[in-house]
Amino acid sequence: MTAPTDIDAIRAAFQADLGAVATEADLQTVRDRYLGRKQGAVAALMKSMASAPTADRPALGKAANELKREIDQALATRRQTLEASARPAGGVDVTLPGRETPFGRRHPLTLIREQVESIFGAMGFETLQGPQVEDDYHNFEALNMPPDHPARDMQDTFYLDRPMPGAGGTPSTHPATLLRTHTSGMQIRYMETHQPPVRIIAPGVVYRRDTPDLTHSPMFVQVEGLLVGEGITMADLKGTLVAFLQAFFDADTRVMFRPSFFPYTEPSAEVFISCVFCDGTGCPVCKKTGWLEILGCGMVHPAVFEAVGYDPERYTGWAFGLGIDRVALLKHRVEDIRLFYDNDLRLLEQFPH
Ligand code: 2U9
Repeated sequence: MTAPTDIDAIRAAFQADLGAVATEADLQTVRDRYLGRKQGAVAALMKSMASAPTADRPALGKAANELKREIDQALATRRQTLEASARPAGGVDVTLPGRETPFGRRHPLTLIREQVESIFGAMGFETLQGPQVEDDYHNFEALNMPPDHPARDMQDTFYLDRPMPGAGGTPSTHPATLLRTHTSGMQIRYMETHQPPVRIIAPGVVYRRDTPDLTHSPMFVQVEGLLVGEGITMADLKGTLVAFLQAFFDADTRVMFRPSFFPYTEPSAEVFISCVFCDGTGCPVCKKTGWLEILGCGMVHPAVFEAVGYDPERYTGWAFGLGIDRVALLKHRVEDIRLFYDNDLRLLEQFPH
């Protein structure tokens, strides 16, 4: 149907068309037919005025503008009645899909920490909480790292109460507080106040003065474990850690212990698992070795027991330390540790609630 060009005829035709509108789509068709810029009846009317006698043009123009306003208003009113009738009483369209509530979720590092806590919890280990700001004694001295020990190097540790390197001033000889470089202080405190047997794990963030890169972050998450009692041997350490690693990764995981050194354990070992990606056959993740280094461990040094008042002739024990970030990088094949601290929802939303 083409729209008429005479004002009254247009008005009459518009009223008839508007009366037949039943949907939003109908309404749009009628709008295009009368108010369309190129094909619309009102536009055609305006154009036709060019051939009208000059004296008639102002009146014609005014009438055409009035008609345009009238049509516009009638369309708006009809749109409102259409929208209102689409909504059921009460103004809620129950046919609309529900709006999803954006839930927060646990961080991937938290999920792994909770898994570690659950496996050790089932073996009777208690989980400890403790301060991130530590004193020098609980972070270093009680762990067999005397004042001149290289691990206290200001290159590695964030001290809170003495000037940072290059900041000027004279460092005091006995720095009092620092950001913990490991969670071991919690275990020292626990032993100071509890007698053996001890079965605890100490998870938490720790800090090191590392320049951030793919595998280093100045803040990362650790879990340490400690078991102390009478007659505890390295066989207990091996058995417990193999049970943990096979529960955490896969029942078929093979575990290798290699001699190492830590000031707070003697003997010490670094622990490798058969590569979870190639099952030990060699791939880029394990750098073709078939093994992934996963944690460090050892028998607690007698000097640590002496520091907390335990008799090292009577008690022995073992400890381990595990970097949660490293496990998360391996488990999820994330290539950059910094992604865990960027709070980018594109990464975080990929993990379960
Ligand atoms: C006490 C006595 C001994 C905890 C241990 C390690 C070995 C270890 C690293 C793993 C990766 C640190 O996060 S990491 O960079 N840790 O290799 N940690 S034994 O030994 C203790 C702890 C507490 C009282």
